[in-house]
Amino acid sequence: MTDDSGVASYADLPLADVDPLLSEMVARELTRQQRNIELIASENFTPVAVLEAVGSVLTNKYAEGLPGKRYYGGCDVVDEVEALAIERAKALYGAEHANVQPHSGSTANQAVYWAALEPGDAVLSMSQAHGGHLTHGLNVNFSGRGYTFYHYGVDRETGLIDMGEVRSQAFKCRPKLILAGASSYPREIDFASFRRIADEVGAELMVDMAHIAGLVAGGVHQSPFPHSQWVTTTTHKTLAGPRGGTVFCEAKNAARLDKAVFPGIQGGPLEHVIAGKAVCFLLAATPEFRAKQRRIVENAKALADVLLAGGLKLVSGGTDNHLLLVDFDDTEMTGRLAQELLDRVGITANKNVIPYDQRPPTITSGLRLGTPAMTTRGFGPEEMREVGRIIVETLTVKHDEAGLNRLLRRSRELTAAFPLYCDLNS
Ligand code: DSN
Repeated sequence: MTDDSGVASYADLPLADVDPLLSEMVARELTRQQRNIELIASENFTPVAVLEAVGSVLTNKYAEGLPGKRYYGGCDVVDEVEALAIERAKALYGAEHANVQPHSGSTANQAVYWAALEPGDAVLSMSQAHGGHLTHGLNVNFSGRGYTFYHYGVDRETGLIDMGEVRSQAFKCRPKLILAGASSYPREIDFASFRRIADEVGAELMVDMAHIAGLVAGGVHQSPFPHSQWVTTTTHKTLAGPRGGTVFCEAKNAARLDKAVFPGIQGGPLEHVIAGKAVCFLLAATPEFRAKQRRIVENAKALADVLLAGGLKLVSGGTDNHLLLVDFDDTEMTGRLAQELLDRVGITANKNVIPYDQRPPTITSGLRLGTPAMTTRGFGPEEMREVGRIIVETLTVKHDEAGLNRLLRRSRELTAAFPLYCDLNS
């Protein structure tokens, strides 16, 4: 791979020629995604158009700063790219200001803490043990180490966020910021009530809508925008865009937020990913996307019905959104074993703590299931009901190899009927 001068001449060669080992790994991951039923609630299949934007030459450009105010030359094109992403993001949600540079949901949250708080300030958020995210104040995370987090949870009987508890906690800890949003909460979150409580105690409201950003854009979940001063999201979950984050705020906080992102917590933005976000925001404004969000919720309800009919218990008894949480408390099944058995039959999901879980996080009494990815792939309620039956039977046959093989064949039949990324097979 060198010319006569000894200078590397691999610039124009494809991955398979430059690095066959890595290329083969990517091919295997493509096959895994094509063959398996993907039920991880936070995952999705991003369109080829987004893959193309993220794999573009925009990756080569340094662009610290904001469109029109950069620390590098040659930013004319990426200025246009980023400005387009910002305008589309704002229009999608009716937001006053957007910063599309956060590399992830974690940095999006960090940016808001940096903009809205001083180190040590009090924040009230959902406990991770009840469905919150690690960046919502877990003690081993930067959030829990840098700020003073207090938590609310869900009611033991109903599995629902207890707004009375949120209010009494807010009066007790007098937070500067109240955070609503979760990673494993199967019900609609009442942002209007959160805002009323925040106003009562003189706090600002932040919503981390990472999981439900697509549902909000599609009009099938209450929007946090009229209610919260700060909204963070990832772009790769229900939004089905590239892996990354975005933050929204009121116009009066725009400068504070932008400074928190850069130079506060990040350096150069990933303009190729921002280009992918621009495509994602464009697609999320279409009627097709809205229909898909409705279908995600229908599919989750169809799956819940079959699991309940099959004798499984669900946290809160069902779902309003894209995910459900199977509850194995007081049974011999664990989240870990369920995840392993489902892997065996070609279904990918994740073990997950449930509220008041008595098992450790490495084992758990819960299994989180989500419908965004398979809805993107084309599954409707009929297919989700068959997925539900396969799950129930898998958890029943457990280690019976012949039974698991039969179930694997059924799950492969389902995915074969809904091809994915056909043009990516080389
Ligand atoms: N890890 C994500 C999830 O699975 O919900 C949240 O960041």
